[in-house]
Amino acid sequence: MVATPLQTSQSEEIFATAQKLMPGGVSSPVRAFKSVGGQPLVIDRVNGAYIWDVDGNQYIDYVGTWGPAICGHAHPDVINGLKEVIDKGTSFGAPCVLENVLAEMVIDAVPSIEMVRFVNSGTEACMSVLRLMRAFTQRDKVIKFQGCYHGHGDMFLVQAGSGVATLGLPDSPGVPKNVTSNTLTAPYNDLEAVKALFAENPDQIAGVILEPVVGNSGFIPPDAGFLEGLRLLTQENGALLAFDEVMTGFRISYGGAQEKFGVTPDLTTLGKVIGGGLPVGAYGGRKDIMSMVAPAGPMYQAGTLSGNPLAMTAGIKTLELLQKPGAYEQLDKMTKKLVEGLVSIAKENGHAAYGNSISAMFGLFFTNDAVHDYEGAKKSDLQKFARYHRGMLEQGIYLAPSQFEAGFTSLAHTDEDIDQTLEAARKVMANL
Ligand code: KE4
Repeated sequence: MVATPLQTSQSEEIFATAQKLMPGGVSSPVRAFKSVGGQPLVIDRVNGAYIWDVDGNQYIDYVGTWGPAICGHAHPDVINGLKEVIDKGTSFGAPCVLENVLAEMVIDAVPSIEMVRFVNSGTEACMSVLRLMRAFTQRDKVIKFQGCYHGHGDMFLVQAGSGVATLGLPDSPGVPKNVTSNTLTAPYNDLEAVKALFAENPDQIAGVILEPVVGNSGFIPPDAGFLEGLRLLTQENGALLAFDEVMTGFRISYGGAQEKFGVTPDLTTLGKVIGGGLPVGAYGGRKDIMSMVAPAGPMYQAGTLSGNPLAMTAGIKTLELLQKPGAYEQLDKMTKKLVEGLVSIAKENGHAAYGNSISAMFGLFFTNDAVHDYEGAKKSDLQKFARYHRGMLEQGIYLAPSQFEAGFTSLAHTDEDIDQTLEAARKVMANL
């Protein structure tokens, strides 16, 4: 449990040094707690549904290292799997049978993927898939949606979500105008806006890329007909459809959001879960498109550590755990109990609240209106969210330090963890 107020002297000391060594003291901006205030915690270890900071405080964790820990942190199957292979070396830089194993699992699971390429991050996967869409169609423009985040590639840093939204970064400095001039944006869930972009840019749009369930504006699911409408619009206009399932892949269901919603894109990006916590990204899709990727075809993309045997092993073990019957039903039931509980506790305490979840992904906004797009997310009470985040932290509950992030549960979370979280919310919401 956590002492209130938090005793975090060790974290403060280490983080003060970190800020002298690394920009903002972190290796990724959202970890700096900028939008929720207060000091980030320096984490000492993780296991199952829990994390411990360097001061010995234990928390129930709903960040799950931003998605990979869907089976719980440091699952023994993953750790033991790594122990079995690590003596063979950490990287080969050459074909390895483990790549075949994970590739077959991904191809068997994800409806759109007939062939796959492994990379080292979701950013790399999204950058590569954009280059591939342009190579295949010989067109330059791409449509993305406000509030969706596809990694930090230059061409995507236009009205992005996640840390860009959290930090209120406009279009990030350092990104040349001629790079983002080919990136068109539309509000999420707005098919008419997409139709208009196709009409204004005939035969120029290579493709549409989106999070099929948005995690980077908080949690925003697709409205009925939205994904189907995009599928039709792209086909009618000779453009490709890419689902960025870096966050939703193997989380919304074993076959991702595309399996859940029954809409098959031409290309898909993956990351997070398929690396089981080690650095892995991937992109894949129709064989005729993927055959353009070097060395099979002319579109270049490469990576020193891609297909790394340790990362492949962690991914294989994680997907094996997710294949267990009932895994996704368990995740969906537990997460619904959490979100419905949080919303009713907020309302009992007089707060406007809107929550939603699918499988092991959820969001809570302090607003009365349902959130269908980034504008809606931004209208929620961000200051109240910051106070909620801090209050929950002091109650031993570790939530994503931004309204523009989704929450994640795992197979390791128990009913008692959910009850304890709701108990904490009762104390926090009463004094928010
Ligand atoms: P990475 O390069 O961070 O592995 O993946 C980029 C990415 C691409 N697409 C989607 C849908 C994503 O959610 C991400 C990364 N997600 C963020 C959290 N929302 C990672 C956390 C961070 O940036 O520190």
